Amino acid sequence: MRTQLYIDGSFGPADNGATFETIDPATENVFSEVASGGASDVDRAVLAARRAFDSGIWSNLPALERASILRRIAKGITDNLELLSRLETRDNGKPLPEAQWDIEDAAYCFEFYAKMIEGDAKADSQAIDVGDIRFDSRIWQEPVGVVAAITPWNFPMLMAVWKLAPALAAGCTIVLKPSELCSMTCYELARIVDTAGLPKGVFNLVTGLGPTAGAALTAHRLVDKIAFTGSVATGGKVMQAASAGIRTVSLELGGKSPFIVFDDCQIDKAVEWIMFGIFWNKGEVCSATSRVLVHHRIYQKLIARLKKETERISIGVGDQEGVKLGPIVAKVQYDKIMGILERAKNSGASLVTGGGRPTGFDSGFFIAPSIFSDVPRDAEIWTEEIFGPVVCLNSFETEAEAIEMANDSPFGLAAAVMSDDLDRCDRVAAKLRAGVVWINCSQPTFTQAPWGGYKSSGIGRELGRAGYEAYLETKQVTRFDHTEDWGWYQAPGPSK
Ligand code: TXE
Repeated sequence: MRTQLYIDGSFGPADNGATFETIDPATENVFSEVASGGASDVDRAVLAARRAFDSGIWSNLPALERASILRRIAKGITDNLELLSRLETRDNGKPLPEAQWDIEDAAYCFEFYAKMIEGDAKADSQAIDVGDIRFDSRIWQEPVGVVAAITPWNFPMLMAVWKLAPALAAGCTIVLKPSELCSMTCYELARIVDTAGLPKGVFNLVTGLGPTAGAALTAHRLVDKIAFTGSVATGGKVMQAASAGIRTVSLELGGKSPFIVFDDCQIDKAVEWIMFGIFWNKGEVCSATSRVLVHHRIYQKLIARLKKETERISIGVGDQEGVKLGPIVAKVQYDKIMGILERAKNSGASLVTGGGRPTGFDSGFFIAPSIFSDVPRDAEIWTEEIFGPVVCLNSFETEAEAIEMANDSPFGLAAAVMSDDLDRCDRVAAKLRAGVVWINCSQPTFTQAPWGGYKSSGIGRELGRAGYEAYLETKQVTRFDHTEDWGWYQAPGPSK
């Protein structure tokens, strides 16, 4: 398959004709040839987005009309569910049912924000009491402008849509740069958007490499806001680029999410949520349940149960029936995880199961689901995001100790607590420094609910109303009743 850029309502190659190949992670064969946008393509795309925004062709469209186009995009996604899911599985390696969830969620996300602006269309601007009746002061909310969206490879289409749907709903125009590892579904999304009636220039796609296309996009002075999901290291660069010109950023970065298991919970349920939390999407999840803290009374029992169930996980090519764990997205990520696993074996931690390639797989970037217990708290596997199917366990004795261990991380995206004592769950949830806390579950994510992290896990929130407001500027408009006197000019001054 070959892809093109989508700029100002037209598909075409990169200015210099450059392309790069992507690899099917299950077979290691070349899967697609992707247009590799450079600085001049980014410039064309940003200028198109700028023109479209400044013309008001999209932002001034009545909200109900914007909503109907968003709904058409949602329908286009749903109509192509099978194609998009299979592409996502092929590109990223994830099991097909998980790809289907992503694509369904993406369609729903457009529906959700369409509904939000249909509701808001009836709302007037908001009046504020400024304590002086001569003034009529109001808040108007306006789209932030041209948005640069830079997205990762773990949920290639969904992470793009988490930005596009609310930004379009708000009236912004966009340049999207998906991850070079998985660009295919974003390309298909451009084809869907192209037929949905969005005015040209409102949505632009520049596929390309991070250090070239991504860096050119974040450096472009006509971009008003950068919405980024990816690594902490690149997030820092994005923030630095945005500081020139003082532009707004929202960052959704990594995590090392703790899962606290108290001894009054049902172990089987805890095991199921831990497994889902770390092996779903191959552990390539920013909120993955990667650090499990277990009360010492049930620690050994839980490890034994977790080992048994983990060894039953069906590993394979994502579109094979019943597969629960596909290959790692790409060689670069596979090599990173294999390096971490090798160092982990000498870190003092105990390897419970996995720890390398699963037997029977000669090709493809497959890694066995892996468990380490008694992990030293300064070990790389305990402190660093792995972004793979690797879970670390430790035990604790008291609630206070569990909370201290959970919060002892530079990250703060998500956390989970399991206990049949709901008062305890709430007490612990209140003390966890994380943007999302799950009680008696792990990972369920709702379009309606805000998503984002504390500490190094990011800035701002996606999804829910917060995810929409992230694409709005707040303007104060204050009108003076000019039949009244202000009195400053006429005020009697000191006599000469
Ligand atoms: O991320 P990058 P990578 C974490 C995860 C993973 C690690 C590395 O731990 O192992 O990051 O993954 C674009 N200017 N997460 O290298 O580099 C890049 O092209 C502007 C967590 O893939 O952050 C891609 O589109 N953009 C995460 C996007 O940034 C640049 C999801 C993300 O890539 C750029 C992914 C630059 N200089 C990885 N350099 C999560 N929070 O879910 C790269 N990019």
